[in-house]
Order: sequence, then structure tokens, then C-alpha cells
Amino acid sequence: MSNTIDNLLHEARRFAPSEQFAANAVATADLYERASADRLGFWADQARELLHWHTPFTSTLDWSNPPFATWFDDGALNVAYNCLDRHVLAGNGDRVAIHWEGEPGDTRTITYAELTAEVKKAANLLTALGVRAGDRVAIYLPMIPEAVIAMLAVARLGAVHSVVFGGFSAESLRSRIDDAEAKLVITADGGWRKGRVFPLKDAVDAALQGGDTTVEHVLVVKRGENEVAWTEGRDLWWHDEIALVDADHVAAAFPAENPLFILYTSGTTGKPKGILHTSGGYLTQAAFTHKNVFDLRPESDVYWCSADVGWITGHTYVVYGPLANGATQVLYEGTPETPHPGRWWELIEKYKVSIFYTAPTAIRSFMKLGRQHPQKFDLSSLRVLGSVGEPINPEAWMWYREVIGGGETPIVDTWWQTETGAIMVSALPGVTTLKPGSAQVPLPGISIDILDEAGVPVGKDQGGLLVVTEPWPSMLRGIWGDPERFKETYWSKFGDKYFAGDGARYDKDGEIWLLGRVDDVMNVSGHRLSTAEIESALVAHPLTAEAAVVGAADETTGQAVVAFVIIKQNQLEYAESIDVAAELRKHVSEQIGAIARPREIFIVNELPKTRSGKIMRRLLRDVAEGREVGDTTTLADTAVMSSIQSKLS
Ligand code: 6R9
Repeated sequence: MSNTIDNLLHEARRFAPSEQFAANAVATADLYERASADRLGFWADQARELLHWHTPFTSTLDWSNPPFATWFDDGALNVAYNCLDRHVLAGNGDRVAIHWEGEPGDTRTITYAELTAEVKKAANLLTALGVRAGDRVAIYLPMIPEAVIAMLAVARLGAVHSVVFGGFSAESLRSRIDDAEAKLVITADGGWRKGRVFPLKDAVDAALQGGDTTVEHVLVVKRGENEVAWTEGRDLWWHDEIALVDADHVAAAFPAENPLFILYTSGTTGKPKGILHTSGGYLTQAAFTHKNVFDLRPESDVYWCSADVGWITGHTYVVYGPLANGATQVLYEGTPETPHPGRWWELIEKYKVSIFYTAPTAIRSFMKLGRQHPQKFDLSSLRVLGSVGEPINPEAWMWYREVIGGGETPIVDTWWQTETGAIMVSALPGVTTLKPGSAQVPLPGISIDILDEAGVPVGKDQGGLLVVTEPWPSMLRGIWGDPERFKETYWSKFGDKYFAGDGARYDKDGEIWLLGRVDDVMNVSGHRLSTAEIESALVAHPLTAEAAVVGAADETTGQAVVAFVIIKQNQLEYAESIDVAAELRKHVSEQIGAIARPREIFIVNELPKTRSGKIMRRLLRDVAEGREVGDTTTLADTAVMSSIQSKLS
């Protein structure tokens, strides 16, 4: 590993928790001690303390048949009961569960008692439609309360949901429906996005066209009020049907290992993987991490995670974690810039949000727009900020802390994956001294290491591949219908250590820095360079708003660094007057070393991103290598690639 990767790790800023925060923090340092003294006992305690078990478990982990783990196997619980009924029975029925805000400005306030009542009716409705424990239900909804209600109703019946992000095409929806053999689809006529209604029911119709499907019914929530086609006998309006069912529903207990959901995620090959999660272990780690990583006080906090329920972050940190913990949260339907670029900050002021969890890509686009937008609003209610989805470069971290967090709030950079189910590596607010750009330390009870290609653990100040060395409660239990691919993808490289597919490095203190997917780590003249590191250097330059770096095949050096850069709005005029590419190449060279100097820098207006905000480097690599651009169907905005290409030609 070359020294050139070190630049990021020389980040010297440190932020110790304030005395006051530390004194009142939910998480305490003794969690680490308890977990290292008796890891399984620690998780068993968490499962007992944080959840209600209809049948208590006696066994914690069974790892006798790796990589197939079971947790709390002989226990039984109901996931929805844990998220709803028990809070009402404990006297918290009047607490707001969801402050919902539609994009056009309409609102709904839903208490725990009301949410419980809605989910009971929905469970009765699904039962009437033939849904039984183990059946799969596809959910294709906008960010409206019914998305949460539908997920919990499915869970309440011991059935399995497969939420498909509303931005996915009919084709993607169809392949997911087929793979899971879903019996029911829950959708809406449409939802609001960027000031317009986008149709959803149309996509379901297109997906199911021609019949020959496992789907028996399509349940349609009215939201967009847009016209929809109707297939008699198959299609049903949610509001019509829900009016016909009983209000009461008793939650039955299901085994801890009962499947809870399938969530599809892209792998290195074309076919998405259906990641399978089960009940007891998943909910334990969801609740534990949500409480401790976000310093949650359910009686007083207002929490907001901006993720869509179509992603794992929405599953664990919009639905299961917060609701299992009885938190009050904001749910927002629309986009951050509608109808004005300060909408998110307006919502934080309006609902006095105290804990906010979002992605670096969002933070960087706000940086691009400028601090004048957040500064119009009172953000003083915020006391904890979180980041997830990709490495957060120190510049964005600092901006987040200063402009959004008033220079005071702790920021937790949380590393985890669809596969891990819940947060794995993160600081604990009030405990950890924060280091901008680093995810820092494994959570209590989580065993992480960094190995070299031969499987040997690397030392401080060295890099390699991130692995999870011991099973964890919310780990994926498999890939739906494909045990071989499960073994091959995650467990063939290092035996019974889970291979995450991320490059990582220990710094001099032995803390963890994520370096991006291993396929995003370049090899230039035998030196390993991280896309994250070069991007970070580029965005540290005053001209740069956003940057994406790819390794393009190069005859002499193996790979070469190619950068795509967006210039800040207020710097455009100045940029016209100089040779920007030369300036930025020099800058990277100064920041990291000549080896990292981009061979080419393309100035563009936009970067291709998935709907979850991840830069699609694969497409940029196609451009950089002069190939025809590959499959763009998962892009949030498919026009971006043509705009980039027109800039280059
Ligand atoms: C939760 C989620 C997982 C991949 C993961 C890694 C990247 C997520 C990160 C991070 C650096 C963080 N990632 N969080 N990289 N620092 N805090 O995003 O799940 O969509 O499955 O993506 O995202 O590369 O392997 P998912």
C-alpha cells in the first residue's frame, strides 16, 4: 500500500464531547467493557431490555453451520407489537409517532395509539386478501404514512415485505416481484416529487402486464389524485377496503428467525440480490443502535432520518429502530429543494428536530447551494447529526457541523450496509472524541477487522479490506432463493469472516477510515489510491462544489485517475478566466502527491447518481474509457449522462 493514501488520515481536527453532553449521554463507555467481557451475553441483555418477547429465548447465537447464523432462535416475538402496541400499553399512546409532511405542504400528525389502530386494520385487510405468515408482499409507495403502516401490517402477520423504491422502473419492480413471488402489491396512484405528481400505479400496471404473475391483488392508496387505469377483480382502493375491516387485531408471536423482509440491492453483477433479514436479531440491533448512536431520548427528542423507506436506511432508521424505541419522528414526502432550497431546514425549525440523519451527497449539494439557505432558519433544536451512505469528506463534515450543527453538535459517521441490517462502525456521541472523515470504531458487540489480500490482519496505519469477524444480530441471513450466491459473495474470500466489499484503513490511533468499495480503489502504477481520497482533495479546493473520481484503464500505469468536477455557482465566472483543470491537477498533486494527479479533469454540471444518491462511477468509467455508456436505468435522472457527454464532445 502506497503512502499516497495517507493524506486523508492526516486530518488533525478532533472534537471531544462537551462535558455537559458527556454527563447526560445515553451511551456510556462501559458498553464497550460489557460487550468485550461477554459479547453474546451483552447482545442477549440488549434483546431482553429493548424488546418484548412473547416467548423468552434461552439460546443466543447458533453458528454451528456457518455462514447460516441464528440468533435468539427459541424465542418468539411480534415485530409490529414491539413497534406499536407495547408503547400504547405502557401509557405512551398519545405520543406522536409521525409528524408527516407532504411535499405540497399538507400534514398529518399520527400518535402511537393512532398508528397502532391503523396497522391493526391494515393487518385485517391483508388477512382478508389472503396474506399469511411467510407470504411475500411488494410495497411500492411514496413517503406517506401508509408506507410505514403497510410494512408494519405485513410484519404483524409474520409475512415478508419487499419494499421497492418508488423511483424504480416497472421493469425493476417486475423482476423483484417475480424473484420474491409476491402475492400482493401495495402501491399508490401517485406521489409528490419536485412539485409534480409522479405516477406509481402506471408502473405497477406495466410491470404486471400480460398476466403470468404471482400477484393476486393490487392495493392502491389514493395520494396523487391522478388518473389511473383499473383492472377489475385485481385492483382495490385501500380506503374502500380498510373501511370494511375490523378494528381489532391481536398480534401473534412468531419465531425470532421468522423472515421479516427482503430488500434488493445491486451487486457486482447485473442481477440484484434479495437480501434477507429476520426478526429478533434484526430488531435488537436496530433498536440498540438507534438508541445509542443517536443518543435518543424518546420522551423529548424529535428525530428525522431523510432516507426513503425504499432503502435499508429507511427500513432500519425510519421504521424499525425509531418505532421500536417509541421515538417521535418527522416523515417528509418530497425533495429537499421543493418549493424552495431551504425546505429541509424549514422542517427542522417547524418540528424542532433534535436528531437529524442524512447522507454526505445531500450535505455536499447543500454546500453547493450555499449556507444562506440554512441560515434563514432556526436550527438550534439540533443536538445530534448523523451521516450514512458513503465516506463523508472532512470538508463536508466541517460544513455540516458548523452550518447545520451550530458548531457544536456531535456528528456520527455511521458505516453499515443493506447486508449488515444496522449500524456497525460509528462513534458514540458523548463518548467518542470525533475525527472528521473517519467512521472511527466498531460499536460495542461488533467485531471488525481490516485484512490484507491473504487474510492477515493489518496493523495501525495500514490499509486492506474490511471484514466482520464474528456474527452479529442483524446480519443478513441469506440471499433470497440463492444460498450459493450468498456464500460466494460474502464468505468465500476469508472463510467465516464476512467480506464487506469495502476498502478501509486503520489510522495511527487504530481508528477506521472507509475508503470506498474495493472496486473504487484504483491501482495506479502499483500504488493504491482511493477515489474518496482524491475526491476529498478536489472538494477541498475553493472552486469545487462536487467531484467524482474513477480509475480508467491506462496502457502505461494500469489505471489512471480521471476526475469529473462541478464548479461552485459563485465561482463560474472566475473559473472561465483560468485553466481550471490545470489548477485542480496542481492542487491534487500538492495535497496528495503527483501520483494522484488526475490524468484528466472534466468540468461538468451534474454527476450521475442513483436514487439513493450514490455516484455511479461505473458510468463515469465508461465515459473516461471512451466506451458506450452502460445501463443507466438506476439513475435518478437519466438525462445526466447525455449532459455530461455533450460537455465532453
Ligand atoms: C447503509 C447503506 C452500503 C455501502 C457500503 C459502503 C458505503 C455506507 C458509509 C459508507 C463510508 C460510511 N457506506 N455508509 N462508506 N462511510 N459511513 O448505505 O447501505 O446502500 O447497502 O450501501 O455504502 O461502501 O458498503 P447500502
